[in-house]
Amino acid sequence: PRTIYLSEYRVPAFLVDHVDLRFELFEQGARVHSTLDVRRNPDYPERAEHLELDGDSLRLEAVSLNGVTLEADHYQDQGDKLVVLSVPDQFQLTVVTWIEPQNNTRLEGLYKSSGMFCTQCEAEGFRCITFFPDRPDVMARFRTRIEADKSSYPVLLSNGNDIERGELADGRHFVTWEDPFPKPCYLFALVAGDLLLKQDTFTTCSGREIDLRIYVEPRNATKCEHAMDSLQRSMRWDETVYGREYDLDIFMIVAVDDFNMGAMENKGLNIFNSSCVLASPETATDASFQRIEAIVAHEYFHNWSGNRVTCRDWFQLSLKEGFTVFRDAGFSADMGSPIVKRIEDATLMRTAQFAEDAGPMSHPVRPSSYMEISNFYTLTIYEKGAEVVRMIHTLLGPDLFRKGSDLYFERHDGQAVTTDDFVRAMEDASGRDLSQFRLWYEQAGTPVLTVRDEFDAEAGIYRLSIEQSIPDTAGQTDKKPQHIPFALGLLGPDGEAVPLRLSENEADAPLERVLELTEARHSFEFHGVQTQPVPSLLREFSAPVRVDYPWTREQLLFLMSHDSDGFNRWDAGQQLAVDVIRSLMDGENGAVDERLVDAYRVLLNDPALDQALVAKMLLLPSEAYLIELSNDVDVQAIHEARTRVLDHLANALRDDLLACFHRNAGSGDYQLTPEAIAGRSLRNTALAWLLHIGDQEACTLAQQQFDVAGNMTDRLGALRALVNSRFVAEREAALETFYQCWEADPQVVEQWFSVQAGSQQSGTLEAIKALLQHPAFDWKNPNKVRSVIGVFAGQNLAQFHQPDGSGYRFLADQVCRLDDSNPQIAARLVSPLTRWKKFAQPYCSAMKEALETVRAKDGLSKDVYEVVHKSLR
Ligand code: BAL
Ligand code: ZN
Repeated sequence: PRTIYLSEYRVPAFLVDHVDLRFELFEQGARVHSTLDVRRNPDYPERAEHLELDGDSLRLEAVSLNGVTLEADHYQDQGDKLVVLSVPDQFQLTVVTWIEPQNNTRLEGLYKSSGMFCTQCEAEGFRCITFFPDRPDVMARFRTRIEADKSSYPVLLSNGNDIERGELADGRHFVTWEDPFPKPCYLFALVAGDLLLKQDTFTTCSGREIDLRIYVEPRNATKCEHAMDSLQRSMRWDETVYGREYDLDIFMIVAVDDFNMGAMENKGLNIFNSSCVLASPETATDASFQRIEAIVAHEYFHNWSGNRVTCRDWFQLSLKEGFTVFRDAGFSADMGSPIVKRIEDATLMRTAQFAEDAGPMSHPVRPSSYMEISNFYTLTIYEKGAEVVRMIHTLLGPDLFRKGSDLYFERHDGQAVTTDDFVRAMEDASGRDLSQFRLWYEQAGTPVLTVRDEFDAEAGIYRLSIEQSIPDTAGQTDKKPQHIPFALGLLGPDGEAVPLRLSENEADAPLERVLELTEARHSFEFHGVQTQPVPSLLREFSAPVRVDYPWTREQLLFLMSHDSDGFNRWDAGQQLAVDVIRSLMDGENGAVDERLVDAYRVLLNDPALDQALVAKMLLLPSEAYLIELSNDVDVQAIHEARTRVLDHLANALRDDLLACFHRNAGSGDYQLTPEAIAGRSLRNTALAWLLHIGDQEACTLAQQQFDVAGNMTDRLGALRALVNSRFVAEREAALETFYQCWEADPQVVEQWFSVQAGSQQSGTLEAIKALLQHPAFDWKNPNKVRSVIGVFAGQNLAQFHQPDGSGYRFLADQVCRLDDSNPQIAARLVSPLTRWKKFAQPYCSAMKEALETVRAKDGLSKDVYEVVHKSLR
């Protein structure tokens, strides 16, 4: 496969002003008539003789130019390109293609899912529909006429407003849609099906009434309310916080079962993976509710950050994704608990994005090359990209940041632009120089801050030295220091905040500062400090960096109970637990530090603490995080040490956990407040810990909860605890009952699969193989594949990393199998194998061997080839 480089970017040779599409949909295929108004781009540096259009898996039926059918010697059908020879400066080109959506298992372009037609065009799916300059900087107005059998496909949707509809012969009908906003073809969408409509309205800040529509399969009629509420809240929030008003008269969401991504922001017609939109308390967990709220908001926010202002090329993907994730994070924080949201985001960064940034697929937020763009919908582009925007927000402050975003939207409305344009708007609005800051977009790798301190009691000076280094990553060495906002506070002996005086006589010194690190080495002196303080570093995870500071357990315990920054209280608990787990692995000390037990006891018993924070603090650092922090990783040793700490805590705190379980029994009505969510989390953590140590009373409680729970969070919490326990008969009975009750609901069955794929019991691999034979498992459905194979290989680390390599061989086989039908999903699934160099023997060699098996497969897709090839280099 060819590598594509940012440095090779050239403006398009031809522009398309208008696209007229006509879709004839049939069971045996679809005919697509596409008429393009094309003209030469005056900005293209030379005169391009021929027009080149992208295509993929298309059967070309006819080409005509200005209404005249072209003879075969006037064009070349090269399969992935249609070249129309010697074209005039301006012309109308009509291309007719035949495609087979019913056989499209890649789920890119137009395909069928549960009897409906739907599309996914980002990044390069439109070329599977018709020949077109498939690049985001070609923006056109689209008109789309859809024709289909009326009884099977009564609902026909596309972008914009429906302007005409009517009857056709043979029981067929048509609807024509027109989108007044120019857009790249990756934002095109089409849906045809027998769908039920849930409708509501939203009145915008200027008084326009928007028709809000959610289309679902009839059986999902009762699962739309949460998405509709989330949409209305998102629309209001974007007006209030960013001054962004919705622009079309209709906003539509369609739920689709088979979908590679979570959802897609097509103009006016968002298409969602069913699991990211459908919810009811009986069928969806708290985590699903929150995920749906965030994704509905994310896709809606794209209407401005992505659609009105889009990307010039795919190297700029983070322009829309990083900014939009930052925006949805702000929304979620405002809707729920800001601390919890920050903890969740930082956890994802520190476990998964840091791992990506240190692995073979490491790339900058703005990559400079790729083979297959689908492989770059990554945590780096999305989450690190959002952290980069967040740092700009921190450096500028909320008011200047808002000025910057206003300027960005105003300056670039209707354009396809770059991350550099975004940063420039922030600079121009604020007057700040962000030239060094731009390195965040160019350099990959996670910066490490080595922090050391000393206290000069006599002079009353606390000195902090901070050294910054950025590790070498795939293809990048010798990196320059980056511009890092580093938030900190100092705690005095009683936990009080110490004023941060950077000079001796500074009056009204703040209690928290954001230090701006720009050099490889800095030292700071804080004056007027009476006693040795405890530093609270990188508050709220103010930058996506690792901090290396020689914490003592006393300092961490102190921060856990005294830091005014909730995030750092949580983090101190995490670092303490990490230290305790690691000391067991080192064999330094055979016993678990009782101070950890005491700290957890306080958390469990102090009702004055923020219970949402406590619920997070009680969760031990995950195996994934512990792996991320280590080199030469022995997964089983990590698993055993963590399990020993968990055993010890659960045994020592049995009564406190039981009390916590009963205290958080909850009331009848399902509420989605931070308090109610925290209550359910605490209750289910307590249950899981007690079942982990085989507590008989807890087993009975779990069975009761499983039977009577009024919501899926509690029912699944009980099921998961039973599945991970020693109570075999109870576990099997609960799994059986659960399936019988919910077998007709695909989203619930996915959760049932996930619980089993995540089981800590030995022999899980055999159980997984059996699940692949289960009648509800479907290779063509990405959610099913993710819920079984993805959860097993990506989350169930102790079971996946078997020393005999059986987990790796299993994954390699499944990747090869999927590569033929859905390469995008196959390429994502292979990821757990890619970090083989980080692991100790025998894991390391066995992982490499499994990757080599995948590499040897005949006809390997470009998607999987890129990941495997880069991993084995
Ligand atoms: N644009 C792809 C799906 C999303 O990030 O919203
Ligand atoms: Zn997005």
